[in-house]
Amino acid sequence: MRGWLRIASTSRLLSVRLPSTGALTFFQVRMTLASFMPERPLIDLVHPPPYGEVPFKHLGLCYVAAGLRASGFDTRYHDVSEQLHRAGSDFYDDLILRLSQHAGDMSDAPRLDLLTEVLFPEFGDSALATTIRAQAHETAQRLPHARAVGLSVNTLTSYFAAALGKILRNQDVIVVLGGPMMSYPPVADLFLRLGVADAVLRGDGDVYAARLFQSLLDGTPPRDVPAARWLERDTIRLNPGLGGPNLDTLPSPVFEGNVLDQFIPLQASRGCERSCVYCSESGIWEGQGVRRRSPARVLEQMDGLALEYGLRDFHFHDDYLNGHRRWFDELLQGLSHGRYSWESFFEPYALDTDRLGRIRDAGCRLIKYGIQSFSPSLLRLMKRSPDVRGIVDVVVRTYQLGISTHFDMLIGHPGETEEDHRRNLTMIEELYQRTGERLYFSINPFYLAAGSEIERHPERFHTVIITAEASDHAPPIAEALRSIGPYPVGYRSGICADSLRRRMAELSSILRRHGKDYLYLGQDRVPTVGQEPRRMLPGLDGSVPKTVRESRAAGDADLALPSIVLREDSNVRLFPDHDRISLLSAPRDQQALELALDHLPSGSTVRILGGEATLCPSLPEILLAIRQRGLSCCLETNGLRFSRSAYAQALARRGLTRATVLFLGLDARVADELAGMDGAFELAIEGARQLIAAKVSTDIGLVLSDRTVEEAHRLVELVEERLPGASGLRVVVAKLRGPNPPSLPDPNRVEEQVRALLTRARAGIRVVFEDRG
Ligand code: B12
Ligand code: SF4
Repeated sequence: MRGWLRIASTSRLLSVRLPSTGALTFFQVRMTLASFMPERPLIDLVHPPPYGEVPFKHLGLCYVAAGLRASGFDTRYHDVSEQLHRAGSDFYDDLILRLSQHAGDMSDAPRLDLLTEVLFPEFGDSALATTIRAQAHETAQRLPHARAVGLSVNTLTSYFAAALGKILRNQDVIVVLGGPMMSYPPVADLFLRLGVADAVLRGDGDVYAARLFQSLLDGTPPRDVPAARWLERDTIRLNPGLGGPNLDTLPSPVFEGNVLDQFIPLQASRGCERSCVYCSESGIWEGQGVRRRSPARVLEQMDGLALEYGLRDFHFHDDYLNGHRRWFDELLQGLSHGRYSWESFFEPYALDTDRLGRIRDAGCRLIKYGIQSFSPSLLRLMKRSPDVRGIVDVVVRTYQLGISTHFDMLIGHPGETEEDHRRNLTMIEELYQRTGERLYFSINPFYLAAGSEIERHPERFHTVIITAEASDHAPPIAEALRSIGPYPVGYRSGICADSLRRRMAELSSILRRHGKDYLYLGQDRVPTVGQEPRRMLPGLDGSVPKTVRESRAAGDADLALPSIVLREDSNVRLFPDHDRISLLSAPRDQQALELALDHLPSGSTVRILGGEATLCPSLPEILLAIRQRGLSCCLETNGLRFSRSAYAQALARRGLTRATVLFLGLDARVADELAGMDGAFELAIEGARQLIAAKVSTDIGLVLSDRTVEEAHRLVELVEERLPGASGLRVVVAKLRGPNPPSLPDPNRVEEQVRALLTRARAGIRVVFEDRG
């Protein structure tokens, strides 16, 4: 047993609970234990649910992990948010529907009624709170030996983070909270008072998280840790921050534990130089402005990541990418080779056709603009550029250049008039007339954002802030509220909640007309497509291994962390269908592969044959490279590896659209014998089933040899009885290798059997015969 496991249980015995606050007097106790700590203490980092509308990875926690590792810690990452989302048990929809009831007068600080239900169900419970608690308990169970846990908190994830923090602290685990919501004093103080964290860290966590964890593990209050906030002798203590670090000096984010199967998250700058009055940016990051990385470092990182993960699609996590002309042009120049595709937030200013053309040529496939309103006077009030014509033209130009275009609207901002709203409706209609169905927009109700200028100076916007009354709440919440400053629960402005809802509904009818309705805050139901909830963008589906470590243990590391180098011994050959090019030599590395693919005529189908292609660790990368060139792919396989649904689903996501599962015999005994493996026949059947379930068009094939030729006609029965979803039949004459390979079949017998097969196969099913003998 490792040292820290023993310490965890000792600490449990020695800890004392303070009756009023639930906080632990752990400092002295843990100090005596510090000398037993192993050289590299382990920190568990958790990305809390819910997940949300669009696929993403928590880049912030990857940076925190990198900082911790650089300071001598080991880290383990748990993307609980994505795991629950992929498992279909995310509570996002329920949470949004619940919060939506308050659209028009809410703040984005955690709602006290839901927080009470989650933390103190004895004072009132709900199905949503029960789910959050249950998922937090499950997560805690999956961290049985955790000693110290870090959680990231934003407006949505705060409920789960509070629930898990409480459970873990009851098990004497050290809990540190960070992320945007923890930079907002009322919430940070409330959480400390509720005993759900030992300490919180404001702002960037890259550098100071390590010092904070170290201090807590040493059993000392974090008095010397910049930007830390904690409770000591029933008083909230806080240290000033020292400003964010220079981004070029930070260690690269650690992606271990993330399932990187579609895109890589990336950040070129942090913060924002604008100060829109509704936005929390200036308040929660303490007006640090913007910090940019050197474009050369960003490009270097992209090359390294593409090579390491075999992915060429990047998601920028910047507030917006085009804030600084020279800097952005340098970045664009570096991306002008067009090898990568990427998406980012942008501001809709200073983007002429030439610039947008260069952006497109540099691989940009999706731009997300913050527009918020088409009313010049309201934009001025928001402290945004009022050049509405310019903004509309930028959107249209972006679209016309073939870049997918999204924009955000903010509805019911203090001061928004009916005329402003009508203008929004008209301009959006005009935009759809001038563009088309690749245009998306999202609708956000105004809410009082933590740290925004409106929250700090409501009087300037004829707005009144409603703060929590302790006496309205259950005793534990009331007690916490009495010992912190005012806690904003909502606002009143000149626009009543009913008007805001009507305006949103009118905008939503445009979305519906274009088939783009989705669950936004303020929506009263979950829009669906068939049985499935409709999302703003297509989501990720299918089950995947939880962490790289676990997937490695399950033998699937190449999926979660794919290697891109084709091994020389990987016996995967690529050649296009239709015999237009006979054979390309086996590519030795990714570049050779890509070069080969680049030379294929457009519309080619690439067939991947074996050996057994699924043994090639680079198969996911090959599929992706094929898909990215708009080519289609057909894979031939013995089907065994596909018997795991996760594998079939993952390759389908990577672009596998057609497969042939080749059987060596139709009698299980013969097939197993020829494959040299007991059970191979049944596994191949299961593999074919899983491929079909993953919506891969799957042919069932038989390799004809002297031992199997007589039974070829039974392929029809196999498909009808056991694989009714198969798309076609394939009979292949090929030499088999192995210790006692069967001989090639008599050509006359082959002809007879193929004829019989054609007669018996039902109409509409494809039958292909191939002689590779
Ligand atoms: C990219 C982005 C997204 C992406 C990716 C989200 C993500 N969580 O990574 C997408 C588009 C998916 C998204 C969605 C949403 N977003 Co967003 N998003 C951003 C944006 C622009 C950058 C986030 C980012 O990656 N930053 C870079 C990384 C390095 O920073 P970071 O995540 O903040 O982490 C650092 C610190 O916070 C800290 N830290 C973080 N976690 C922890 C944990 C510990 C233990 C410690 C010690 C430190 C620490 O250290 C990290 C490294 O320095 C920010 C704006 C901003 N400037 O932060 C908004 C922002 C985070 N988003 C916000 C919101 C509201 C949302 C949504 C709720 C919107 C919606 N209506 O659905 C959803 C929530 C989705 C979810 N389930 O979490 C708000 C959060 C406000 C708040 N007070 O909570 C922000 C701040 C924007 C804003 N100003 O309003 N978002
Ligand atoms: S809304 Fe966008 S541009 Fe405005 S302050 Fe916030 S992040 Fe910056």
